[in-house]
Amino acid sequence: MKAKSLTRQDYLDMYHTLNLIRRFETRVNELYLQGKIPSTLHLYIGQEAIATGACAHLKDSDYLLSTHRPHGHAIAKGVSISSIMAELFGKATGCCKGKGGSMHVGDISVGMFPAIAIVGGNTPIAAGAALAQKMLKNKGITVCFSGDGAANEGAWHEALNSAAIYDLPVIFITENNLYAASTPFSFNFRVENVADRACAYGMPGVIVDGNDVMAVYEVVGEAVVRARSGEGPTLIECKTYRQCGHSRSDPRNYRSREEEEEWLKKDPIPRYRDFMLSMNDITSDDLGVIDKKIESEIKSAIEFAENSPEPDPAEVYTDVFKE
Ligand SMILES: Cc1ncc(C[n+]2csc(CCOP(=O)(O)OP(=O)(O)O)c2C)c(N)n1
Ligand SMILES: [Mg+2]
Repeated sequence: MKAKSLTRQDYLDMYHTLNLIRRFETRVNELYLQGKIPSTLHLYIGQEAIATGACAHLKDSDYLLSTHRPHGHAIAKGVSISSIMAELFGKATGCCKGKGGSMHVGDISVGMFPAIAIVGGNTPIAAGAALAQKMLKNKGITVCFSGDGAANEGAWHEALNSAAIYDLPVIFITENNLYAASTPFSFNFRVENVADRACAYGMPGVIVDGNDVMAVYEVVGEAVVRARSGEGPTLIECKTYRQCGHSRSDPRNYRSREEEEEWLKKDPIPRYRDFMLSMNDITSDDLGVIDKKIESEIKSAIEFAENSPEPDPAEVYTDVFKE
């Protein structure tokens, strides 16, 4: 089995996803500052190429497990942006009926489990989901995104080992953005790469430029083929950088402005745009049409969220406890 080759429309679809995530996050940041979004936010700005390149391989029947930084994963997996926006506003029409907020967005109808904000807590659940897919023999696969910090949680190690010994159809994607909140990667690790740990579990460990959509697309494609054909899990480490603070209350005093500027030069958005324009049959007019569509999608998502009702207090325990 080989990874599928891409059509012109596939490239354009990835441009749409990549830029939809960026615009969504930028607008959400502004709405937060206007006091329209309660709680906090962990924005995905800078890391969009990872969700875009990885999720381009997934079907609705495949599963995705996410983290406290889930908006980009949800958008790339096909969760409606209106329902994500309404969730951030705490409205009844949100994808978790307004009870989850930013850190729990998801929609199982498109294969996205509600995101799990306990660092590393999603990895054993991903292994369990993949075990179910294997037992059901439905050819489904699970992709589990987590940060570099998660790779030092006990649950992460147990999950990777379990996935390896049972040859589970799961792909663990570490988004190494160099910091776990304010703690630098170099402080937290005595190995150079998270992927170096893959050999301890007997699975392939792959390192990729996480700011390059096509590079991510390619390595995830190989892992998808491996998972779907029953050969077991892969650990992929995407080297990246979050362009904003960890959450909305982060003065970023643990890293330098020079370092931030260096990483801005590797911003995935202009890189993919330049790549698209280097293709013979794609013009800036084609991309402009998509940019316009994104603006109107975001506008209607905000209108939907603003005009949606607050949750009914009588519903406070609905879907919270299993009867
Ligand atoms: C088990 C646990 N410990 C601590 C926290 C608080 N916390 C939330 S995000 C975070 C940092 C996570 O870093 P990383 O895994 O690298 O993800 P990133 O924020 O960089 O995307 C911490 C410590 C938590 N949510 N769960
Ligand atoms: Mg991190």
